[in-house]
Amino acid sequence: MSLYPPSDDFASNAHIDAATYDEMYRASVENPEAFWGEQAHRLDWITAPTKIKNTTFEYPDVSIKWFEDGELNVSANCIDRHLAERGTQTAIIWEPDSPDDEAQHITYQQLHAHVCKMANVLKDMGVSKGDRVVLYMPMIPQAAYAMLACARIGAIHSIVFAGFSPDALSDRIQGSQAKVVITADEAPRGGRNTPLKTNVDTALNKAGTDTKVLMVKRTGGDVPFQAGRDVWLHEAEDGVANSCEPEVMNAEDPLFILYTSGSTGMPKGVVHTTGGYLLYASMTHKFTFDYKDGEVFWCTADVGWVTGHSYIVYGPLANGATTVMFEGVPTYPDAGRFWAVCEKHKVAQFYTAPTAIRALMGKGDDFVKPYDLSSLRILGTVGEPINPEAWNWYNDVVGKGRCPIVDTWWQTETGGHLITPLPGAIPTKPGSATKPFFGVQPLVLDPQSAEVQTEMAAEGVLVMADSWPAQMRTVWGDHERFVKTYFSDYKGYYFTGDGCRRDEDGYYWITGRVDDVINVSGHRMGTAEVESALVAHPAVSESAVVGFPHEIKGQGIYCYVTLMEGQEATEELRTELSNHVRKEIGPIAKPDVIQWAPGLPKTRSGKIMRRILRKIAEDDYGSLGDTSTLADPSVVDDLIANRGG
Ligand code: 6R9
Repeated sequence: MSLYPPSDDFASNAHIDAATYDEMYRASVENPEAFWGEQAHRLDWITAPTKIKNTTFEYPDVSIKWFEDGELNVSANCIDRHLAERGTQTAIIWEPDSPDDEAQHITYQQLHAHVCKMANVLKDMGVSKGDRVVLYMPMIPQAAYAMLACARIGAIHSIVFAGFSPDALSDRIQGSQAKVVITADEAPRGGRNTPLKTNVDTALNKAGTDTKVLMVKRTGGDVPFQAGRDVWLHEAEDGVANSCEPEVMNAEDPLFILYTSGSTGMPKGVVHTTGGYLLYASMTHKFTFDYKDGEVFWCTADVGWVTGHSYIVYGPLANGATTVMFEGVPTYPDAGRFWAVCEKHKVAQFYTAPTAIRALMGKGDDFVKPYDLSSLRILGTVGEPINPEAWNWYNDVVGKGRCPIVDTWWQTETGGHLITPLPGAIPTKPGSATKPFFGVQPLVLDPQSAEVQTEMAAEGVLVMADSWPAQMRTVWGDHERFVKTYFSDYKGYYFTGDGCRRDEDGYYWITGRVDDVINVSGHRMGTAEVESALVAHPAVSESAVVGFPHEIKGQGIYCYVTLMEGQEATEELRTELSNHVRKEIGPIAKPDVIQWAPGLPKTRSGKIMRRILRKIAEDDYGSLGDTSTLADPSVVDDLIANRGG
């Protein structure tokens, strides 16, 4: 396996070289209190913390607190403290969906004014410290203003990805009892407009809450307006003060909720808090991307995902960086858009998902070649394992062999990178997320015996032995679910839900989820969510959903559906079910395959044997394993005979 070390020149100019990494890593795990107490000085505290770490993974008394007597405000850290030195520097470069529209450059001073105004508008709408605000927004600067405005007044934001359906939005509005939803008239993406405001109306009708709506005018399209409930931002901001005192927040006050899929039931509201999250987001942004003052950083994620929270908004802005916010998609108007934007804004760090890399690789090198990519220094990936073919293309065609690739492994729950190369310190291997970040203590356990694998080369499930500052603190409204999901299978550890292999050099290779979560284009999807959407349809009696390898998306969604007695299995019904799932959850959940299944393989106790369904979906019947414990082994032959629909 080839090893890709940084050049000597790169390493000697990097924030962290190999020796520094070793030294800091050792210090961080030998004495976390001293290490993190020292690192905390990176933030601007109103009251500096004296208690640094107070965490236990002991089941069932799990409790996680960092910097618990410290006080600070996130928006002051991301804006106000930079004003003296870099008030006129660009904080956000906004690149609109259409390349024919002009990009915007928003300075830190302007950011301050926008955020303060929106904060004052939210206050006028009755929002105060601790209240929840849902954001359902396009990728426009106002999304970042809204996040920071909430942080400024101590409100807790919960962003719902604008690609989610009104039903999913409604659940999340109810789940957090939001006072206000911030949205826009419409969201242009790839030349098409999503009717955000109309979706909000549908969601609110269903939620039955007395939530108010704050609307940004993005397209100027004709949208419904309900007087007394709805407010246009541009009207509300008229005459509002452009300063707003930041609220004093405890380090452990919640900053945001972000819903994410699990292996069972409804998505859970992951809760992140103020001090530890911000410190960790800013440190990982600086060191993983070797970010230097004045550079332009671009993370292509959407703010609806955790990657957008930590690496478009909070991490970069805490570091006084210039961060790019892109409204569009990689293939509009053509597959050269990413590289056109890199050239146009002289991007130094470019961070995207393997699924995008694979899709662009498939369009051919000619979409990359016309652009001057000499500003690029670092390339990053996130969301799923990257296959060596895509890694090599990224490295050779995009990076011209000069840019270290940082394959960052982390989760919504972890707040920031846990396993990632630091580009000046750690030689990379294509497909490996390499080594832990400071303070992170990964272990590999045997999945059955839960024994810690002490040999360097090992395979098993990935757990963390100790806490890091950006760890999620709880599930919103359901602490028991938090404890049960992450700390009950392997007692004393945080269980990631991922399997992994550690090689003889101590490098970690993530092999994917070991639970019933699938990874579709880098987005998490609980198979249980898709199943419950399917059985909610009157024609369906039972369903089982599994992932299968998909060339572009990484994993696709394969649904086995048993129909109600007397229901005819027609092509129309197949299309209807597919649209039904799309409507219930959102376009990203649209099934790739629906196979009619007169019977599902079950054990005598009635448990669906998903292992077998996965093998059939993977077209891999040679290794079906033992089917003798099935109640009716003949269903398997039927499923194989009718594979693929
Ligand atoms: C940040 C984010 C988390 C799950 C995670 C794992 C997969 C993320 C990865 C990766 C291999 C990487 N994952 N990064 N797998 N290599 N570099 O994606 O959060 O949406 O919560 O997903 O994604 O399976 O457990 P989230």
